Amino acid sequence: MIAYLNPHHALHQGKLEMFRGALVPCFEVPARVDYVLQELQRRQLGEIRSPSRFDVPALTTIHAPRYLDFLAGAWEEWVALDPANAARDALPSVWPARTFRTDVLPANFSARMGLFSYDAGSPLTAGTWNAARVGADCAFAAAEQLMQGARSAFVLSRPPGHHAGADFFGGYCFLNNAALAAQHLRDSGPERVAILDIDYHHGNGTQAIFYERSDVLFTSIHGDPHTEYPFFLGYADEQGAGAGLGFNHNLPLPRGSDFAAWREALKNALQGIARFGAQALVVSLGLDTFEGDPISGFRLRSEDYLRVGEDLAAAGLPTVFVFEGGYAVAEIGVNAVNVLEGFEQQTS
Ligand code: SP5
Ligand code: ZN
Repeated sequence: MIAYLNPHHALHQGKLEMFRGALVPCFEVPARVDYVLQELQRRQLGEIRSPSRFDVPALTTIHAPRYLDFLAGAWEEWVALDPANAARDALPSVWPARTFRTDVLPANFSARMGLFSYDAGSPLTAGTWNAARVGADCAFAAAEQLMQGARSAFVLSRPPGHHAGADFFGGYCFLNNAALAAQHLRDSGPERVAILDIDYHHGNGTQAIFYERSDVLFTSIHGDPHTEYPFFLGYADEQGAGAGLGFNHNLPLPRGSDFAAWREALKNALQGIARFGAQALVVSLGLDTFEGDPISGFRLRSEDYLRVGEDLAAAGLPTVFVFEGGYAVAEIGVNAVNVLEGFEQQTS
């Protein structure tokens, strides 16, 4: 399996995130990708490539131009406010809740930070835009790889993507790599693409992007949002709207769920994907379902990820894997590559 590694991922390096009234060190760190890369190389799973630059329509189909413009210039604006800002990351602290206007673009930078985000846990740093934009290239390259007949490809990039919506960042995510891969597939080949999100956290951004579409099925297995981030989306009764009604499938599980319960949900998810008649699959591959994850609550073990890969391969679809969350940094390489190896062994 070819892996598209984002050579600039470490340009995005948040220092602190807001948690319970304090700024705490970021969980989403560059070492996460380094461990996965090391394990890929150790097990010789396949070629590791850098993506070329893609200027494809999918970027502005998925993300609002005014949001992309904001992200591209945000760091310069932040430093222009005060040169001392160069030493600290930008975090939002004011948001338009219900009854506020979101059609007006305020001149004030802090106001636009809030307009284009939904939490205070996702620092925007000097290299965020470059890292995220090259991450999008990795997603496009992986999609192209499938179009050229590959059975699978892996997007090894950070920051992650599945919490990012058409015009907002949050949950450590800025550009929605899984959505970009799915859209680029749609633009060049398969008429029906499924996204399966197996990160611990509901992929609210991806769901929202495709909620009214019937050509991209979104299915997610995640911690019950009654108690788990992102709280305000991811419930089982969200089934899509308009033309998209019936094309959104949420499978929330209680915090503390083990692999047996999780695998049942996976079976259910894959049955839905088969019924949909998907011609390609994009997997939002979060590894924060691991028992040792510091911010999550499922109990998957390292060996379980081999089974996950096998189950995914049994769906028989060309598959793009997109790296998302997972914060047990020392174990994340083994866990991620177990999924990919399980997939390849089942396939071959
Ligand atoms: C991509 C992804 O997995 N994003 C997850 C974003 C979660 N943000 C909220 C983090 C809450 C941190 N809780 C710390 C608990 C420490 N005991
Ligand atoms: Zn997550």
